[in-house]
Order: sequence, then structure tokens, then C-alpha cells
Amino acid sequence: MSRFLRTDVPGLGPRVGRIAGDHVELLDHDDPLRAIRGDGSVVQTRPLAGLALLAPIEAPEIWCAGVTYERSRDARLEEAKTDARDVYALVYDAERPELFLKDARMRRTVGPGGKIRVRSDSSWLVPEPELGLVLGDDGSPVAVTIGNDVSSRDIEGENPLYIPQAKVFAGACAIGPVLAVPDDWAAPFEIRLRITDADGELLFAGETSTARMKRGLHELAGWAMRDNPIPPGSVLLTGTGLVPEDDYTLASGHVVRIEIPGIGVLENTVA
Ligand code: DO4
Ligand code: MG
Repeated sequence: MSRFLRTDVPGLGPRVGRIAGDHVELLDHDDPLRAIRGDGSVVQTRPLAGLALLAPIEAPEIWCAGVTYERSRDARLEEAKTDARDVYALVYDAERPELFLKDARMRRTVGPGGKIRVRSDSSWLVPEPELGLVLGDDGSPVAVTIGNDVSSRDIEGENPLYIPQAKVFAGACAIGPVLAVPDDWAAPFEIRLRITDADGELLFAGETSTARMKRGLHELAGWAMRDNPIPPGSVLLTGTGLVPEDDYTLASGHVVRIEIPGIGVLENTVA
């Protein structure tokens, strides 16, 4: 898999880098889609270790798919407080997926090491570790990354019409650490989640695989793009298959570590 990152180069500003073993070849531009196409010349080579990473792409929009795993459907049924809980079972089985706009212009999204946030009017918040698709010029996925769709379970559980408030708020999303171009788009990805508190005590650990996803990656991208001009470089998060136990809520100082082998580790602390 070829992999690309972004970092701030002193005197030059943000630049895309192509990872080559334990080094990074920094390019003469800051456009990850161009880098994926092979455009650009190398201006510097730096060791990968210790490089401060920026979000791997300034995504014009971030979209999310929901209830794409059985585990997510079951969690929504458990948290729902209204008679409207059927909507989750129905959307899991329907041809049309659930899709929602999570962010635009990176206003609510941080990169690797950035601080994610909780809502002041929610008492039950969780990280949602998800495979992210980077959409290219024609809307097809051209790369993958890791995403965290931070969500409020009590606000969504109160009424599904509150989903935009449960999902869209300052610090509610993280992406990174890199963009990876899969050699084989059909191969599944393992997704691992580990949450620790400020003292390093383990609060939750779990893993799943995109093989458990009910829908295909290109299928989701196709639905998102249907009659909808999503700009190139936007990211589509493909849903969560991991949900911490019901007594867990994100709190200040908690560290969320999401690993997808082949892409890397996205780690963020709650502000
Ligand atoms: O219906 C709520 C969205 C669920 C979601 O974000 C997910 O399954 O990842
Ligand atoms: Mg989600």
C-alpha cells in the first residue's frame, strides 16, 4: 500500500509526503490527491519517526454512513428511547444506506494528536472507530484513512431527529494519521479500538473487521455521490462496528487509540 502524510515544513508550510520505508519524501505541494496520482517533485527527505503530522487531507466535506454493522444496529436499538427504534432495523436491511454530513471545511475535525471534544449537554458520548474513504475527482474512493465519528448516544437515543446534534459539534471528528492507497480494494481491514484514562488505565478494548460490514465500500461511495456534488478530497466514514459497554462515556483526558493495520494509529485525547 502506498501511504501519504501531511506535515508542516519550516519555511515552506504544509506539504504532502510520500512514505518510503522509515523516511518521508516531502513533495513541492500540499495536495494529497495530486500526490496519489504521482504528481510532484521531492523537495526534502526526512525520517518518519518524530514527524509532527497534520490531518492527512483538508477534507472539504466529511460524510458518514451509519448502521452498516450489526453491532451498530443493536447499539442503536438499545439506546433508543422512542417508538421510532424500528428506523435502525429498517435502515440496516434497506437498499439505501443512512448517510449524514459530519463536517465541512474541517471546522469540527482534528488530525492525529488533536483534541477531540464532548458536548456540554450530553452525558453519554463514545468514539466510533471507522474506515474512511477519500473520494477522488469522479467520486470513487482513491485512498483510505482512519476516522473517529465521536457521537452522543443519549441525544440520538432521545429522538433520531436529533442525529445532527448527536453527531455534529466542535471536536466531534478526527481523521488520520495517513492516507493509504490499497493494493486490493476487496481485502478487509482490521479495526482496533483502545480507550485509556489520563493515568493510562484501560477502559475499553475491542476489535472488528470491515469484513463484518453489511455494505461495500464502493456501494457506500456511490450512494453518497448520487445526485450530490461532494467535492474531491472529501472523506466518507463507513460506520462503526465497535461500541464500548453502555456504562462508558468519554471524559476529559481519555485517550482514544484507533489502529487499522496498513494505515496506522490515530490517537486523540479528549479536551
Ligand atoms: O444512526 C446513527 C448513526 C450510527 C453511526 O454513526 C454508525 O453506525 O457508525
Ligand atoms: Mg458512526
